[in-house]
Amino acid sequence: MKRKTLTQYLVEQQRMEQAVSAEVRLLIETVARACKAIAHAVGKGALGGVLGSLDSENVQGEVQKKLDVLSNEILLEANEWGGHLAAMASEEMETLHRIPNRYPKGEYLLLFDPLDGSSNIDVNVSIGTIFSVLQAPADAAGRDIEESDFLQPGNKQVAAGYAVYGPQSMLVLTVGTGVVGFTLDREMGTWVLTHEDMTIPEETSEFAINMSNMRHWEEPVKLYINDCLAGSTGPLGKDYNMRWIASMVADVHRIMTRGGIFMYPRDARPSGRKGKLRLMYEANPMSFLVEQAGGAATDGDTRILDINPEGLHQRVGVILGSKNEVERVGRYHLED
Ligand code: P6P
Repeated sequence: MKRKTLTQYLVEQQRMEQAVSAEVRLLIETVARACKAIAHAVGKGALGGVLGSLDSENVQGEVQKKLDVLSNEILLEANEWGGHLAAMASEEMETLHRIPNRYPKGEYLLLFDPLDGSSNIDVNVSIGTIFSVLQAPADAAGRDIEESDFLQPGNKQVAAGYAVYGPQSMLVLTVGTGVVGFTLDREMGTWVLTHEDMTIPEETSEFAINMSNMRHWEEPVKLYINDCLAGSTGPLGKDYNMRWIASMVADVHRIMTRGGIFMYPRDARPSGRKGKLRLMYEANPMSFLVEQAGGAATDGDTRILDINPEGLHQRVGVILGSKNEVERVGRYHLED
């Protein structure tokens, strides 16, 4: 049977589930087209002259890779003329990007990490694009969008997704009616529906964490990981495997595909960071996808989607994946 394309899927969602308005359908198709262009640039590697770093830093103080900036520009240019957005925000930009006056404005806000995992670009490891869609406040129609209009909890997201640029390029998406996956047909340049109902197994024996940060973790995380390392002889009664790709999109995609738990915990030191990952355009969209696939996502104590944001580039601790495993880690925090 002929597989559906992204457009066919979105039209059905618009027609049958009323989960998708015409504007959101146009928004997602536009982002998906931009991700195709990013996949093409990433795939060229050294042949495209886009590897390596610029001598600039982003708002996070991280050295920008050429592909970071190129991916950001691709997403901005693709989305600013369509009339579906009120404004955009990106990991690569200090403040919001308003829609130029020469274009019509819509009622949605688009947030993205244009190329997540960019430390992996030059070593040819999977990287990706993460995006989140919010509705602009109703009263914003007659005025300029402000940064505060973006500061909505993740449970207000209308849609979220990621593109992973690996052996296959895939687009994984939710509009609030479950999670679907599309594989890029590189000959036709089409996103083809290949994963109709992505669900995360509730149990897992695979954890993902950067062990070199152990000295900075809060005690409950140390106790949990030590119990995982104890394996079948320890209190968890089973052997665990470990993975860490250091590219959130790739680590989360593995969990969306076969289960697992991903952890980037907040720092226990009072002076330490409240986590490395950003709430608005990494943790929130990934948590929406994970919950829609039957998983769970917390910052150690609080459901990530219920966190009220205080800043556009706010960092947060992230523990997400197989529901029962995330709850297991939560019990260590309760005993703390
Ligand atoms: P570390 C990539 O830089 C990133 O933001 C995420 O994609 C990834 O999960 C994490 O940082 C990796 O961090 O400290 O292990 O390099």
